[in-house]
Amino acid sequence: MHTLIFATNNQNKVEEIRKVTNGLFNIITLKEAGIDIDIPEPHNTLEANATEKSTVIHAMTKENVFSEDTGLEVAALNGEPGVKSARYAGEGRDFQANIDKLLVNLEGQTDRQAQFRTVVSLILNEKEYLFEGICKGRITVEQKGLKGFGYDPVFIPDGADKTFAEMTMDEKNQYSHRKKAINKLIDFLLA
Ligand code: ITT
Repeated sequence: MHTLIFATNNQNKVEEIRKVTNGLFNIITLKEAGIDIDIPEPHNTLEANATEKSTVIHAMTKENVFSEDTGLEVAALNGEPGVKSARYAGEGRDFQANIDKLLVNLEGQTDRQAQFRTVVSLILNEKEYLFEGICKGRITVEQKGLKGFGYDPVFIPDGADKTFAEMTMDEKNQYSHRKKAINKLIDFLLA
């Protein structure tokens, strides 16, 4: 069985990915590895930030590592907040402030199309591999639901009639960008 460090400080991501991988791999969180750093995300693409996160942790541990960077890309905002999703409303990384800013910026806008895009970077035996997952949907006018994290209360995936924040994790995973990217990682590692 592969042992992989998951280079993230976001516990919601850990829970979602552990559910999807369902014991196929031994996934070690940064906390479990005793690493307490704010991993830098200095670049202007999801790909470069994902690479940065896995590379930094691989350099520290020499272990096989994966990371992921996710952005919410809103059509009427020219793809914003995109790579800036975590800090859209400022360095505080406040989920509610980010949602408020997004809804204000979309006020009166009829085109509500958006997508979540996840890029996973895997460093396995010193080589890097990238995997992408996209979930298309739309931004609501008002937030709804208390589950999940980030922009989940304002995002309805295509084919659903409720927000990610109104779904259980299993329901969210039927549509999720993160699950699609991780499924590609699983296929690669089990091939
Ligand atoms: P790490 O870099 O430590 O992995 P992070 O929270 O900084 O964690 P990202 O930079 O990838 O992660 O995430 C950007 C933001 O996008 C995140 O803070 C959320 O606000 C939002 N986001 C990511 N995935 C999401 C999801 O599945 N549902 C809702 N919002 C999400």
